[in-house]
Amino acid sequence: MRTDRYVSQKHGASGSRRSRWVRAACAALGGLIAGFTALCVAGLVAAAVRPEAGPVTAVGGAVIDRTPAAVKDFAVRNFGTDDKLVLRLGILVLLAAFAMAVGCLALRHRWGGAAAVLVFGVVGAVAAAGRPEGRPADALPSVVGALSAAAVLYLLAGRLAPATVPPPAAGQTHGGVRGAFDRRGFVIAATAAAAASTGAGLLGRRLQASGLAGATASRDGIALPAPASPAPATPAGADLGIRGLSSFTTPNKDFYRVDTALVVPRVDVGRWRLRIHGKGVTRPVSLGFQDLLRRELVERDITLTCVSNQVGGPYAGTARWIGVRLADLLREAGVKPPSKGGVADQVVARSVDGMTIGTPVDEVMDGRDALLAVGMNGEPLPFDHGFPVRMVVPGLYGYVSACKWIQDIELTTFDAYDAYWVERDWSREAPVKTQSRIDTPRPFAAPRAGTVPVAGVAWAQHRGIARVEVRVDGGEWHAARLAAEAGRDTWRQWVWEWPATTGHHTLEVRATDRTGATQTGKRVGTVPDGATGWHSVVVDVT
Ligand SMILES: Nc1nc2c(c(=O)[nH]1)N[C@H]1C(S)=C(S)[C@@H](COP(=O)(O)O)O[C@H]1N2
Ligand SMILES: [Mo]
Repeated sequence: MRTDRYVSQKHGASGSRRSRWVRAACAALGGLIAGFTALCVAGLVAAAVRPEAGPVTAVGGAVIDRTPAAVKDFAVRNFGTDDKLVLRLGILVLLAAFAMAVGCLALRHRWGGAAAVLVFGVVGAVAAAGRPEGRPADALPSVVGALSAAAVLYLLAGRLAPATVPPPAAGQTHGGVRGAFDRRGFVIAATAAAAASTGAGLLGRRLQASGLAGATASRDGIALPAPASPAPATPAGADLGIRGLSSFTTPNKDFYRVDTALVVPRVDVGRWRLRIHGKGVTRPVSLGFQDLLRRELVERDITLTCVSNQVGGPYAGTARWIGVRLADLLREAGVKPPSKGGVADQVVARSVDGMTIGTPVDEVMDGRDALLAVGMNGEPLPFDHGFPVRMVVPGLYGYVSACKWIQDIELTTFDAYDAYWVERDWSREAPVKTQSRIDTPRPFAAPRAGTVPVAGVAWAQHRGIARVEVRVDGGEWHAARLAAEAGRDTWRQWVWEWPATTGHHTLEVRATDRTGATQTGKRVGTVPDGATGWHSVVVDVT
């Protein structure tokens, strides 16, 4: 029966066009609701599997893994730590667009629409199970979510099918036709689907939250013993206490965060173990958190910096770390550094989220305070910063030294294995480059003419800072006053009292490390082994 025909004759061309639009809009809405169902149901299943296995998180993770260094650099530069939020929103917007398209497709081909939804499920499933730490079960949230969504889409599309209306009896001008389809039926079905999905989604959130409660409780239950080797007292003058200058110790809440984790791993410390194995290991090690706490704990102030930090950028911070010496553990495992005839030259740390970070064995074992850290500024590591255990190695950028949420240490060679970032255009080895930063005055500040303190921090971890100089408008370099030195592994504050005159001025800073090498003024970008150049700030003295 040609119902369409009949309706258009009955209501005229404009009525038919309107009802076609209403149908298309409802179809798009049906697609959106099916997409929503997919995410809610997947969230519920992910609560049972693990939060990281949710489709958006998994696809986002896969995108991050495939992002070239230059694009990642762009994202970090422009969105900072919000880059993950931007990625998530991007995925959701794309998903919504596809959902509406699939909804419209379902209008013509009910089965085709449902099949298209399943294709998305497969994408999510492959992304989740294919993550470095992925397991087959990680595919479940996407698969079950997609099946539910396909069913919802199929049912809603059914409600949009043109109603079968009997032809009018002779002489009757009004048939039973009001629209091309059963609007009431569609609204009821759509509302029911949306409500059920919301319920599943909320339940999933609840379950995920209570799953995390165990990890939180396990962290709250930790009492860190007093370190056998406390940090050397910070000299009184290590912090100049100047307004606008970064404090010597960075509070945990202000400490920069750089990682690939869309969902911060929450490890229950009771279930945590660390394995040390691989080439040259004669006595493999497996230990739990309490085993670590029973060892000699050392406490050290160490500045951590990220290779993605632009000149003048914020990805540097100093914390008082508590941990055990990794070199001791390696020695007990039978490891010898290559300089002493050892067969492995690379320590590969693996995290619970599948990150791999490669560090030279020689650096770890050369006597520096390379730590398996359990504490940060007087508390167990925050989840964001690697709870329960992370590495910290003075003098190396974080991406080649500071594995968070660590669970495995494998001894191997640089020839045999490329860690995560090395596969993505970054250098195998990356000692920290000498850098200095002007914290105050801020760019485009308008200080009053007279004495203006120009102050900031400078770092050259494990070499130490010997000198910092400032110049104005490309003129003579002036020696800045250095804060008391807390150690070679931390940054050092500096200040220069600038006799500022009215006008537009450019301030520049450079540092010299304790080997006598002065920071180069040559500007290079962060890829592949860290940015160089002098930080400059333009101000308008009034
Ligand atoms: N598991 C894991 N560890 C990681 C990373 C990561 O992405 N995953 N990023 C590294 C990088 S690039 C840096 S700079 C430091 C940053 O540590 P923070 O976030 O505690 O400042 O962690 C390192 N450890
Ligand atoms: Mo980094």
